[in-house]
Amino acid sequence: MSTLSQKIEQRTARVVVIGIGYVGLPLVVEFARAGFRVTGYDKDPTKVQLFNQGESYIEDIPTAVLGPLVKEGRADATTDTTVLAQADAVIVCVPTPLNKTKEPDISYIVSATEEIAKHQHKDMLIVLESTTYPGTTREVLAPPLTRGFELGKEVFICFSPERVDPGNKHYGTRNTPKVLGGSTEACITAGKALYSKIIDHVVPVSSTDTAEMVKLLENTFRAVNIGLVNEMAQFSRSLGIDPFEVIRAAATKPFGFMPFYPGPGLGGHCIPIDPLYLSWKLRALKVQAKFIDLADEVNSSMPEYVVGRVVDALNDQRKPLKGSRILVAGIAYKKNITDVRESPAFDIIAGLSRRGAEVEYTDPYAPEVHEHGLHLKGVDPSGSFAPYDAVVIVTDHDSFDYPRMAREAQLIVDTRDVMRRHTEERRHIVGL
Ligand code: SAJ
Repeated sequence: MSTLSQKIEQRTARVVVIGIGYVGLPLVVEFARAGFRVTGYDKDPTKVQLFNQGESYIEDIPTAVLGPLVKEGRADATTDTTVLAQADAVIVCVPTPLNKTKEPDISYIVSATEEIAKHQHKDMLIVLESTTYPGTTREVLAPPLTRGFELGKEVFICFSPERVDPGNKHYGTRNTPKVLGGSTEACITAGKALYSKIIDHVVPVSSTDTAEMVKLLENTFRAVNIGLVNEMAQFSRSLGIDPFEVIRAAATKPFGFMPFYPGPGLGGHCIPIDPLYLSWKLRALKVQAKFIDLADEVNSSMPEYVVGRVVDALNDQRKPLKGSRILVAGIAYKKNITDVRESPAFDIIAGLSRRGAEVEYTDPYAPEVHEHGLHLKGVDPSGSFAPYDAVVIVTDHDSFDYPRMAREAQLIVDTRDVMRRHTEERRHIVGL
């Protein structure tokens, strides 16, 4: 057994996680709990400081869990990359956003790789977890790390997609199956030896490219199906059919169907972005991913579609949008979370404002936002809905007082089909 395998089995291997955000922090906690000495590296000094004070900054990791691990010296954090020189295993959990032209930005992966290469020594396992296009591990990560070290003998390289679902109370790190691809058989053996110490079910696949593709299929599946029902919502209106009622009825089929629901657009840092990593790679190979591009086109059109619904609803009350007071209820990208990244609410607010409406928002999870160069302050969620010509429900947080909204609002545009569960009243409520 190689030195690395021995260290993993004896749990004396030093683990370094690069990027201690919503993916990296749970990994640090699980490896520390499994008896490894773990260090989280991050460029963000605030995260590092909070971590070393034992204070969690991620909703799914209680401070009561992180604190003792830090206090007992089993986990720490640093902004100093020289810690990589002591690492036996390095897990890369850095962001993979899109740039301004909606193309993959893998600069964080490149800089993490450079830092690892600077401090590389014999017998290191490096695993990339960041969502990226097929070929990244093989083309971007491996070459700098195999110049002075023989792949599969002196350096072990894997890809393992993250499957963190923030807020999910049922599935966490240990009980969510983990797909793992290795650059060689020995790499996958090393990767499996490590991950099996913190995860019940490791799913080996034949290559890192395959593992990268698995993740993209998972999230493309969602984006395409959401695009399907969003398009259905747009044409159901002209058929005089309620798309939500159709989907609820179809969802009674106990096999061969999985419900997705129309909404105001696609938010978050996964679903709107991951499929575009795949379509970008395919374009480079002169192949067009028709479903992905069409889903992106439909999903991206939803905010403007919602603006159109508001215009029509006000028009039916003989009110122009221009000069109307509009309240957008919810700015987070989905209910009961604080995350506003890529939220369609921003496009809806911009679309309404562009047409001369006076727009405010309210969101108990995001009372103030700084996004896209905007600094918006929400109004108090307990305030009256009566002064507004229309209330647009963009995020259906459970904490909104829907019965009071139904009583007070002059008009409600419900993009999440939530009012149905709180009032029989339909006079002043319109859907998608
Ligand atoms: N959305 C719809 N209709 C739907 C489902 C979602 O419009 O039927 C919208 C949401 O409002 C949101 C966006 O799509 O704006 C994304 O929602 P999501 O439910 O996919 O949640 P995310 O973005 O948090 O996706 C994550 C993903 N997890 C990982 O990548 C590890 C995704 O693979 C999970 O399936 C998803 O969480 C989940 O199931 O919660």
